[in-house]
Amino acid sequence: MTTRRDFFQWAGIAGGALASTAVSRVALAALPEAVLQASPATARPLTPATGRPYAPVVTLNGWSLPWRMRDGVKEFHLVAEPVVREMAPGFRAHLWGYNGQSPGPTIEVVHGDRVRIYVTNRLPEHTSIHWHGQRLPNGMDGVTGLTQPGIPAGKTFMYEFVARRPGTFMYHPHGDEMVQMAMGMMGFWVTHPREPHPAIDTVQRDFCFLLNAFDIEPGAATPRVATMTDFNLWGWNSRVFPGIDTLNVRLHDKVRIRVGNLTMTNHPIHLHGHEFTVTGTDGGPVPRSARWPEVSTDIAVGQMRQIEFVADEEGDWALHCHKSHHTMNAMGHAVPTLIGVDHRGLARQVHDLIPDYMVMGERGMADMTEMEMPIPDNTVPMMGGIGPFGSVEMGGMFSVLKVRRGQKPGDTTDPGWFRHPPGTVAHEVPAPTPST
Ligand SMILES: [Cu+2]
Repeated sequence: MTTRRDFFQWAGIAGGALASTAVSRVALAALPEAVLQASPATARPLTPATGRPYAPVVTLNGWSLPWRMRDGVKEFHLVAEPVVREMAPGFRAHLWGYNGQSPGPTIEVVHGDRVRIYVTNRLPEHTSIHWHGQRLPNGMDGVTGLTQPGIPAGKTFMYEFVARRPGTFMYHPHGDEMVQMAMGMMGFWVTHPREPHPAIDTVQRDFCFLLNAFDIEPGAATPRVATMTDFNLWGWNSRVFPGIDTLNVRLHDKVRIRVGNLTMTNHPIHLHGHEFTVTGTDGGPVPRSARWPEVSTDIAVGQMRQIEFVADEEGDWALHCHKSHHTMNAMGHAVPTLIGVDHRGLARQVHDLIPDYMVMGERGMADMTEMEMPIPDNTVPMMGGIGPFGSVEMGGMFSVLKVRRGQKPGDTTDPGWFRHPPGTVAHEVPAPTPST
């Protein structure tokens, strides 16, 4: 817990980075309350009670950080700290994050807002926060050693800048980055337009999430932090399917989905049933003349993409990373290909030695979804998630866009599975088995 005394101490030591009048004025005020979140559920959008009005975003399995207005400045308080994150029902990971969760809360401001962010460090080592994509004074850029000293354990630093352009941004540490991002430290930032903007449409639904990856051994709870390529949990906002909430919209809603990538590889995000355009990046709104229709968009490491479409097809539409290994959970990559191998004789022999031995994979790997395989405690199934027609055979970076005629405006709750009109579901037809 950072005390008022600690804060004064810091202000005295590092005050040179800021105008001294600003420091003394701020130091006299108590820090804004550090709001914590215990639940991994998707919070209701945070409608602004103070400051300029805006249409809030929905952070998938996350929340937006409340602020206080002080002398016209929007003040937030982030706390970097170890957290326990439920990544899927039955699976809790020991991560690092902000204000009780990984990722940290979404920060929502309005173009032109002066923003002051207090960052208290409750980690066992120093940290800093880089405000990815922002135009700001160099000394507020958050790069440890380059633009500021690291925030020591137990100390609070203050960042202050004006949100100079509207768009989709993120924040993450820029100190011991490899470890701190592998442990889950990251958060979303949205700067809403102050007035109608020629390249920013009004939307009825606005979702956001960060792509992230962890290497957590089945049965363990803490990520291995030195992993570079062999991750086994591919997540959205530190959740893996079936732990990722669905995106619930009303038929004919204009929908925006904002995605940022803080993993070590690219992710082609694919939407079923609709075409979208990329309307913005962390570089800002994309001019209308530069947009084209897509159904997948590749999001490279360190990039953000904001896509938009009209949800004009009712149903349950898959939204997922198109790299098939990223829609699996907790899988080692040393799995031999056994398709077409008849190893029943071998299995019998092994079974004599190891009674629990199971043969897997000779007909593909779909069996593994439903098999009653013994898995260690605190492990998410390899391919989890049951849909209305059985196993969805996906995990990791997968969710569902639910488009419903009956969804109320603004209602973000899950309407349940789609009821398909009679005769509109693929089905078996009587046909002779073709001879080979
Ligand atoms: Cu991917």
